[in-house]
Formats: sequence, C-alpha cells, structure tokens
Amino acid sequence: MTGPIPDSLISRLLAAERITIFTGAGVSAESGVPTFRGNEGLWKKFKPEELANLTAFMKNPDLVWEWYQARRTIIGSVQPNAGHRALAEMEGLFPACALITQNVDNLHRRAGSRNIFELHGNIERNYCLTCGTRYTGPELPQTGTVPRCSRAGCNGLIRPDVVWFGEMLPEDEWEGAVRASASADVFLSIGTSGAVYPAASLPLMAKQQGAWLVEINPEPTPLTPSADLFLQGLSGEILPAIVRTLNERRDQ
Ligand code: BJW
Ligand code: ZN
Repeated sequence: MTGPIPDSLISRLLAAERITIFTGAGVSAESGVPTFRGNEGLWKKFKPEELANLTAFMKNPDLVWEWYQARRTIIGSVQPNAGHRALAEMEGLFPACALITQNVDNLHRRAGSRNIFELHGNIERNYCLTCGTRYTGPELPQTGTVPRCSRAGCNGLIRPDVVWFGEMLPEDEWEGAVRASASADVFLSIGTSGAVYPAASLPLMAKQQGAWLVEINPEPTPLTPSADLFLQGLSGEILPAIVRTLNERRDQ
C-alpha cells in the first residue's frame, strides 16, 4: 500500500466500541515463518492437507512429527514483527478488542496480545493420543522420531495440540470467536487466504451482523469482494501505520 491510511477507516475505528481482529499465517510471514499456501507457501513438497491430518500422522507419525519439529525450530528462532506489536497495542486503544487467530505460532502472545482466541491450537503444546496427558515441548526427547507417552503402561503417540483437517475446533475458542465476530463494530481480516473453514466463515458472519469489514493482504482473496475496505499490502507496514494515525488523531 502506498499513501496514508484512508480516513474512512480511522473514523470508523475512532467511533467503534468493539474491534475484532482475525489473523492468518500472513501476519507472521514478515517474522520469517512461512505461510501455507501461495507462491511463498510453506513446504512446497507437501500440501497442508497431506500432513495436517490424523490419517497422515497414524500412517507416518515420524514424518508429521518432523514437520512440526522443523516448524518449532523456525518459530523459536524468530521474533514477533511490527504487525504483531501493532495489534498488541490496539488492544489498549478500544473499549473491547478481541484477537482471533488461526496461527499456532504463539507470536501474538509473545508480542503482548492477551485477549486471544486460538482457533487451531498452539504448536508449543502436545498431548498423548491415547490417554490425553499433556506435554509441553522442553520435557520431550529431542530425537527425530515421534516421542511416546511416559505415563506408566501407556506408551501412546504424542501429537501436537493443533487442529488438523477433519477435527473439531476447540469449543471455547470457537464460541468466543463467534461472539466476538457477531458483536464487532469493525472486523479486520489480516493475512489469511480464507481457504479453511469454519474459520473463514467468521468475517462474513461479522459483516452480516453489522460489522464494517476490512481486509489487509498483499493479494486479493475470496473475501475481498465482500470487504468494505481492502488495504493491499503487508501487515507489518499497514498495521503500525493504522496505530500511528489513530494515536495522532486521538491526540488532536
Ligand atoms: C500476507 C503477508 C503479509 C502473505 N502481510 N498478509 C467446505 C466447507 C466447510 C468446511 C470444509 C469444506 N470442505 C472441507 C472442509 C473441512 C476443512 C476445510 O476447511 N478444508 C478446506 C481445505 C476446504 N476444515 C476442517 O477440517 C476444520 N474442521 C472442521 O471443519 O471440523 C468439522 C468437521 C469435523 C469432522 C469432519 C468434517 C468436518 C479444521 C481445519 C483445521 C486447519 N488446520 C491447519 C493446520 C493447523 C496446525 C498447523 O499449523 O500445522 O490450520 S491447515 C492451515 O490452514 C492452518 C492455518 O491456520 C489454516 C489457514 O491458513 P491461512 O492462515 O489462511 O494461511 P495461508 O497460507 O492459506 O494464507 C496466507 C495469506 O497471507 C495469503 O492470503 C497471503 O497473500 C497473505 N500474506 N504475506 C499480510 N506480509
Ligand atoms: Zn498416554
């Protein structure tokens, strides 16, 4: 995007009580975390549909585990970017501000956001497929193969606590996200291709309930024709500019 943030957006934000932000892999791209789809997409060798499902894990748990370990290594070595930080700052600028994310990388929390609904889980957590015992990363053996549950007599496979295709989203997170979408005055959809459901239904749900719908993405998506405002560009540039403009206008 070139030029200033449109006045229409700043006026809407200044008048808003409830802001809901919905993010996808694109917000972490400028931190160095690859996205899933598109030319810059993650793991060109595999489609996410081929690895992010229980059947793939049961068939080849070591391969799927290795994929998650490689991603954990990347995520552990990167930092939240200016877009994440701007979203964390926005939490303090409105009477109510909710952040719904499809990302599992924990970068929003590391940037300081607190009111977060994580629709697709969190890569830092794991659990035993057999008995449900929870494991965080560090206590697991760092071998190339999938670890096994250490609970007496279990020996179950340990999987990442993320939502795979065909699995239900965590109920509390989903219900919170639906509430935040339905009650939003302004809804911002940022850095998501809108390809994966039910998450992709939230922006339109918000719009149908009266929200003003804003999309931020370097590329148009299936959501773009429905957006009230499409800001074409990088979230790490546009979001700090929005926060800057908001703060300037509030100080006037
Ligand atoms: C930038 C940028 C920059 C780049 N700044 N932007 C039809 C209707 C409804 C549902 C279905 C359906 N057909 C099939 C389904 C079910 C399925 C589904 O949606 N499939 C689709 C492929 C069609 N959904 C499910 O299975 C879900 N569960 C479910 O429906 O439960 C009910 C059920 C139960 C039993 C049986 C059947 C149904 C679960 C979905 C789980 C998705 N999981 C993943 C993996 C999570 C764990 C992990 O990370 O490994 O979630 S898949 C992957 O995609 C990940 C992401 O969260 C998700 C969304 O991707 P996202 O974030 O949009 O990333 P990209 O890469 O696609 O886009 C990045 C964007 O950023 C691009 O637009 C870039 O342009 C942009 N960008 N740089 C701003 N700097
Ligand atoms: Zn177990």
